[in-house]
Amino acid sequence: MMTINSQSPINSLFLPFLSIIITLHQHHQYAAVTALRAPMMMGVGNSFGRVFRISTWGESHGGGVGVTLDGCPPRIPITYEDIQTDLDRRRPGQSRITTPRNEADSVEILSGLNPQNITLGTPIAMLVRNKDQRSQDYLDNDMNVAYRPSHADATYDAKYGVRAIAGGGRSSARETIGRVAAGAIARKILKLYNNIEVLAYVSKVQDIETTDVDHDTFTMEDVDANMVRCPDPVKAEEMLARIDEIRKSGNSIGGVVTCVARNVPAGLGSPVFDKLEADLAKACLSIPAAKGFESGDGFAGTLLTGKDHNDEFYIDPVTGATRTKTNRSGGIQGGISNGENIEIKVAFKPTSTIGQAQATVTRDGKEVELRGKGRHDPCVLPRAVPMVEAMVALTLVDAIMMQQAQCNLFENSMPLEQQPNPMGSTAKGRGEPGMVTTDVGDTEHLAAAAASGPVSQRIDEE
Ligand SMILES: *[C@@H]1O[C@H](CO)[C@@H](O)[C@H](O)[C@H]1NC(C)=O
Ligand SMILES: CC(=O)N[C@H]1CO[C@H](CO)[C@@H](O)[C@@H]1O
Repeated sequence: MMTINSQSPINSLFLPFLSIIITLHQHHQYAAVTALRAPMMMGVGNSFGRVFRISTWGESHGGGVGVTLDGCPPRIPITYEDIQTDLDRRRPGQSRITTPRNEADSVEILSGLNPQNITLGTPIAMLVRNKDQRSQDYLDNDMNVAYRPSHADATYDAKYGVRAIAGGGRSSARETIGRVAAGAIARKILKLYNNIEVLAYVSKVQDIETTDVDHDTFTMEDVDANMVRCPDPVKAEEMLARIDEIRKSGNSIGGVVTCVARNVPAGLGSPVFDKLEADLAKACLSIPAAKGFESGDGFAGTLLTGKDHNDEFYIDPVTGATRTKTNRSGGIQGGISNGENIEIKVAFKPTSTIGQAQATVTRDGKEVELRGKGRHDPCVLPRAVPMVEAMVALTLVDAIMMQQAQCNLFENSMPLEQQPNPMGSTAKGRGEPGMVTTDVGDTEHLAAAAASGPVSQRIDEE
């Protein structure tokens, strides 16, 4: 029996990257790979993306937090402001309804740019140092031993047997600084690539909901016009009043962030396990306090019939491209983008940390009462907006790069008339207006189409 383990000189060389145990057993030779850690993985669960890949690091009350972004395309101009703008929208202490921890969250870009601030195609490391940390808030009371209810304290302990007590360590929203910094670079790439815009807003706080936002036209300025980040000013006032009320009572509430991505080309996302909406769901559910995800009509769509839910196709009379009249699919069909607005929703639970006494237990198994004394958000929604945008932007850049890698390696050399008519809001198609939408009012075409009757096609599905 031969074992190569962490004691062997060979493995001590490769330990951070690779650990394999090879066993020769009863004349049969087999290799048991007990742990295989590829060099590009910084740690289990801390990396996201395939080609455009981020790894975040840092604890809430440690030296700082940050990100390493690998796979960024070269020759992209990046300014400090590109990144700082998004970090400022995420940072604590920005208004009375966010946690009062006062952090400037000023980013330092350590690598990956040349002196002209152009990306080199090499890893981009970004760091934000922690400044206003008050670990004493944790050490002066029972928090260092009692588990905060519904927080990550108990489960981190169950998993690792040790945890960073102050501030929740990596379960803190502070971890999202790294994603938001990398997301700002993704946002820039999307803009340059196809003028793609990723915009999110608070659509619901508890039961107060807006349905009045035009997804084709609202801007980031509309969203940031109030501290709730709801572009419907009337509902924003109601939401603000509710959050204030809850804050004063030392409690917390949750809600929903809606995110729209415009000008996304058709064809992104890979069947079957890497459907675009599956990737977006994973991206968004990885945000702290996220508990639900909807794509397009989501759960509400279950109340409709197929006839009412289907998005009928038509030919855009201006561009000739294949479009959909409605967008209940949320821009994704068969797990692949169809060129319409991508529309998703993310549900956030009420912040776990509250200023009221609740029953819990200590690490060594005693029942106690705990009242949270650290600084925290009464409602995470306003600060979740840039986090959702970052995760959606990261997912889209990765999907675009995957699409380039697999499908655009060779140009489609088929004659144009044998290629499918291009799809989407930014595509230039070859199609001619057929059964034209009512807003165009093309009665001649409509009459001609009606006279010819529906096309019958045989269908035989499993
Ligand atoms: C590059 O960015 C740094 C940091 O923001 C800035 O100080 C410097 O002036 C920039 N360089 C150029 C050439 O724009
Ligand atoms: C019903 C709905 O949300 N429709 C939207 C679908 O997306 C297109 C553009 O992609 C919008 O124009 C519609 O408003």
